[in-house]
Amino acid sequence: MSLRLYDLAGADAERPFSPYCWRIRMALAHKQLPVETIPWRFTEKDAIARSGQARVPVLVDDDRWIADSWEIANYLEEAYPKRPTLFGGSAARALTRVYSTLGDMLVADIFRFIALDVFHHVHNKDREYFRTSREQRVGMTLEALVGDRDSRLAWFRQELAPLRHTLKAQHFFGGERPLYADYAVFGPFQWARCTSPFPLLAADDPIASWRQRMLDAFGGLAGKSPGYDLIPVK
Ligand SMILES: N[C@@H](CCC(=O)N[C@@H](CS)C(=O)NCC(=O)O)C(=O)O
Repeated sequence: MSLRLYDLAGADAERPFSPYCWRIRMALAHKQLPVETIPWRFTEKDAIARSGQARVPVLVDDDRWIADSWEIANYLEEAYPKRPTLFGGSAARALTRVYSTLGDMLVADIFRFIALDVFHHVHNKDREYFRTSREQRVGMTLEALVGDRDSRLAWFRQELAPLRHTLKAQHFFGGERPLYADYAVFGPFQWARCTSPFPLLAADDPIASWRQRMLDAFGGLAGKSPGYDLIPVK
């Protein structure tokens, strides 16, 4: 076993920020699997061509190339069944898909708050590509996209009600301990923390307390990674 992870890096190679790659960093830590991370920039498509697509995360296990965070999580579960389970069983694995999809939707929602901040962290050689591809996707400039973010914050927080109610009743989506469902949702919040000082969550939000528990997990794997200070949580 020799695991390598192509992980998005920006101007600072020591500041990984991809929401999807963070899911896998956490999943690998959960499985107690050592990994070599390879900083990758948006325009370095050749480096991951063997995965048959153009996005990270890409995991290479000896000579197997696996892309897409959900596919990688499933691969890890199947290839390393003796390590701690990421899902907690086959029914739980099926249900975890909902959290993965929900996390994907959070990426789109959060982008509307932090797009310009992300742009400022992107490597110089990626900037034109990032701006052009994202502006085409959203149909406006990054500046226009985030221009009214303050007025949209209450709506965003309200949309998180199902997560909030769950986390009022239990420490993690996985119950007493985090599972892949937690990593799938945490990735987008860690992306925001790594790239933007914008306060997505109120300090007294149970989601903020959960985020802090996630930052502290695995000896502070995510919390020690460079990012902006979040509102202190009791
Ligand atoms: N569905 C994929 C999405 C991966 C993705 O969009 N990754 C971004 C980085 S956060 C990427 O590599 N984008 C390449 C590009 O925009 O050219 C997953 O879950 O892994």
